[in-house]
Amino acid sequence: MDFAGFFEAYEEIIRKVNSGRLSPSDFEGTTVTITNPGMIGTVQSVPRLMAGQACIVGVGSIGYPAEYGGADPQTLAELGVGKVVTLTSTYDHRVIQGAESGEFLRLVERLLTGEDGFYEDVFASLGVPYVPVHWRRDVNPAADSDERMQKQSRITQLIIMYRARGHLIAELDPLQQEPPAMHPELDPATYGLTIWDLDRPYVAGEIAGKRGLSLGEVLAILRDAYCRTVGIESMHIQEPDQTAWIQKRVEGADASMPAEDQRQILKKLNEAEAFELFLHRRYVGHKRFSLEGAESLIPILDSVLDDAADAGMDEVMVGMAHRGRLNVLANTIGKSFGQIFREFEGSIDPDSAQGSGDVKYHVGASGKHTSRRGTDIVVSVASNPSHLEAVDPVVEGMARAKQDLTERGGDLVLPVLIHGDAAFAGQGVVAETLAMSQLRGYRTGGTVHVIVNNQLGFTTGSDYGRSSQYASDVARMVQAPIFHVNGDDPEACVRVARLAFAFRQQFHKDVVIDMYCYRRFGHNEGDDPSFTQPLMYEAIEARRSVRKLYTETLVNRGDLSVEEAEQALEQFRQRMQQAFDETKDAGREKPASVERRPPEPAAVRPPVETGVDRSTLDEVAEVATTVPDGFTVHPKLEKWLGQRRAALEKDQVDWSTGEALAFGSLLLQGVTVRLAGQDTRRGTFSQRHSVLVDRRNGGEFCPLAQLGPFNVYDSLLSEFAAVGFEYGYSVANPDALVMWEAQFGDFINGAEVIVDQFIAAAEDKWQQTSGLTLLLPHGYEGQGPEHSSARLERFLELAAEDNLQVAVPSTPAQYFHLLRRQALRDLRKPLVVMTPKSLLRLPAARSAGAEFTQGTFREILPDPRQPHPSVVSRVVLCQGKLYYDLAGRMEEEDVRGAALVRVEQLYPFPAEQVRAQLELYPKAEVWWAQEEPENMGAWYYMERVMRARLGVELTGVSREESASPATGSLTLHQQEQRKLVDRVLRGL
Ligand SMILES: Cc1ncc(C[n+]2csc(CCOP(=O)(O)OP(=O)(O)O)c2C)c(N)n1
Repeated sequence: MDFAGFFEAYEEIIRKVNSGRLSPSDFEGTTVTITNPGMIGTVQSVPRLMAGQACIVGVGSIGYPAEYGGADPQTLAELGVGKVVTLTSTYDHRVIQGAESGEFLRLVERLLTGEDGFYEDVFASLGVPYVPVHWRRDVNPAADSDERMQKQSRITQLIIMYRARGHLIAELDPLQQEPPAMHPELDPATYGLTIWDLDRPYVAGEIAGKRGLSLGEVLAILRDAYCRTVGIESMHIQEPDQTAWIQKRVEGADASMPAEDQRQILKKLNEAEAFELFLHRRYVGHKRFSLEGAESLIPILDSVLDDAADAGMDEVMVGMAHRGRLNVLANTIGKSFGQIFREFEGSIDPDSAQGSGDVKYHVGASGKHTSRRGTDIVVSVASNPSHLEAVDPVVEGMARAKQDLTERGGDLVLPVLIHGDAAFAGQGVVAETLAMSQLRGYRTGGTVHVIVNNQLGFTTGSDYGRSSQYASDVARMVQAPIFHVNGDDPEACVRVARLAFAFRQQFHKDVVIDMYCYRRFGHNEGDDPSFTQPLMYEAIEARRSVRKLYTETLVNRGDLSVEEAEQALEQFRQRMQQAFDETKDAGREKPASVERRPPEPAAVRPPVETGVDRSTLDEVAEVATTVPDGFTVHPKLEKWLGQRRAALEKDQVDWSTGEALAFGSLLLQGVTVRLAGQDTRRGTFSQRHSVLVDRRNGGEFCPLAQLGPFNVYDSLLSEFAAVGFEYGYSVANPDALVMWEAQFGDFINGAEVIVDQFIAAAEDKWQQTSGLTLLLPHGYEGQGPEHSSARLERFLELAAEDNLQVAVPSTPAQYFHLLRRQALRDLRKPLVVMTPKSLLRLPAARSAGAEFTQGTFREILPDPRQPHPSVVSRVVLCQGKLYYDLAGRMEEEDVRGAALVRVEQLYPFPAEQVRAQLELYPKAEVWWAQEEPENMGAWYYMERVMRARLGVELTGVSREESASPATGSLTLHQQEQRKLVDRVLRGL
């Protein structure tokens, strides 16, 4: 087909039809225009809007929905050159009737009814992506009323499908990698609807608050709402008010944006791009994980922060990974260029010269955002490790702690989590964090999630990276609405950001913005992405920045004058210049010396008096064992409460009573106590019963909560997110006693990322302190490989530079003092406690009332039998349950030659106290006894530390080395335990 001839003839026709109202000069710069007489308005506006670009508008679109090229200039402008949607194989009688005869009619006829593939050929020849929509010819236009009714219901179905699946044909990918395709459930033909139906009114219901709109108008509204540069998933939400809320705001919404908002978006894009270009030029090849290709993140954050500030919120708590982090710190938090620059130079900040530090794209910061209305809000970005998404639960914990602390109540701290698409889809902690979002112990009133969806994870594309359609699919499980948006349409991004924030405020739920974008460079700036994604990177290279595209769109739409565009460009240049100026001389400064002195061994700190008046203890015991009138306690627990009440009196305080006394006395001192874990309210071993349940009506009563803020929660069945959350909480509320309890200590391995990268290392890396306490049931009782060991060895391996406290208290009173010390000491250090299981009920492991009224936690406990040095040939250092096994057998068999010294705190190591004990028995050998296999427990640590700190060569007694922590056979366990005790008592 000779297209050139066709176009010429066609333009001629257009001019004729417009009767001279259209001057040929209006077409200047326009490569191609195909249109028809019904679109005079469009024809006039197209050249203005699309100057300099190829403009293709579908023929046969008279009165059709705007996306088919209806007379809607803005729509056409948005369509741009990228994509054209038109109709083929249609027969539009109105064109024929309304138009003139002759050449024009013949061409129109050919176009409209013409050969299938006509438009495909046209657009293919022009290299313009194109979506054909085929309409079925209506055989019987004079359908009877029955059929009309059926059609109404099919239209209703079509409407539902647009709401549910419209996002599938939305224009989300700025790179347009997949050829656009119509989805059958969105194709009117699937529902037997024809072109003849477009003008018929839809009478079955209301849409966009209007009744009786034609199908054409209905489709136009739905396509505008769901299929343009925003695709919305909300139909998985089972709450009708929430879906209706979204529909009300997007269907028939005016997408135009006030000029001042457009200027603000442009300003933020200027800042975002200028920052990256500055770093790119100044630091060629340096890793910065640039935001280029995803700059619309900055206007999104700007919008959310503005809205949060204007809503009177206290703070926005941001969690994010590497990508764009420096840009966010500079342009959202307001971190100075100078500071960022110094970090690039590798200089050490003299004010924070402690610790080993971290790479520049991990360190947190805090700043202030001032909204355009002039309201201030604090914004913090949490420090995070490389381990992607690990910071999510931490940020939630921080936000919750701050919410709990604010006297104004409500969820006035907004968590914002920024994710990569690959990480969001792949990391399980994302699901765990979402799963906790509505739970009473964890909820934060809704998090705004932004996925910076650059469609790659390092080198891995989505076909290898996920099984789900979208990176965001995991969020559907909590019925969060998901707004997919094309990052190259910054106005749409901001509209969506506003909607997301408003939804969170309204429904106090999580909400997701999935911003499709691209990554201009490799994973980092030194990486060549074309090895693995050559085609994608060809497209990226050809793509102009979102700032440039947006400026042009504004100019083309007439929203920005050429002078204003130049001013914006000038702003952009100034921003770059400012960055260069601020950092001009800094590069000449020599980086500070980075030599680190070897650390001193961590010392045991001076004791803290943690005893409590007897009257206070009695008060706590009374409150802890009293229920309100009319409350029916379970009969077994009634007995238990009675025993607990008498425990102090009888000097028979068991473990959980000792714990209750610690909690209660702290509450009376005004300390907030927070304890969370799996089945923690009752206690895995049915030992705690911190919340009683009315036998008759299921009502709950928490006795200790009568004394103060005692927040005890059964957690979701998670370790990673659950520990992360408590860690974050403890950072943000340093005055509270924050505890996480494992079901069995063994399961802490599920939270190893939080232990390694936050609990152990955060102070060293980021000077971020935490007083989190981990309660980890540990002990060899024959319960098998995963119910025996909290992996004490791992914590001891992590212990360095005074980063942790690791304790194995062996009596209720010791536990009491340890918890109180943790809450009352000025210092905040994580505390890892190996807690007991069988000792919870062991009569020998009870404490007398007087042990609670005085004293402090004792890092070591000497042998209470005080054996005479002359008979002691062996000092056996040991701990926890093994002590009771050894002491019991020594008692039974009247063994006197060994002194049992319990090491209750392993780190910081109480070297001087151990030395003092050993000095009591100068002639004795020094042994270490442990239940754990040789390659586990504290043995390697003790051997090293005793040699290094005290010059003592230890003899170790343990189970044989083993790949698995414990045997699964009770009989074998008992044999092993007996052998272990025999070896200690009788010599090896
Ligand atoms: C848990 C974890 N596994 C692997 C890595 C190594 N890694 C760093 S970035 C990255 C790709 C992340 O892709 P995406 O989440 O899409 O974010 P993007 O870098 O594209 O912004 C990988 C695999 C990591 N940091 N953390």
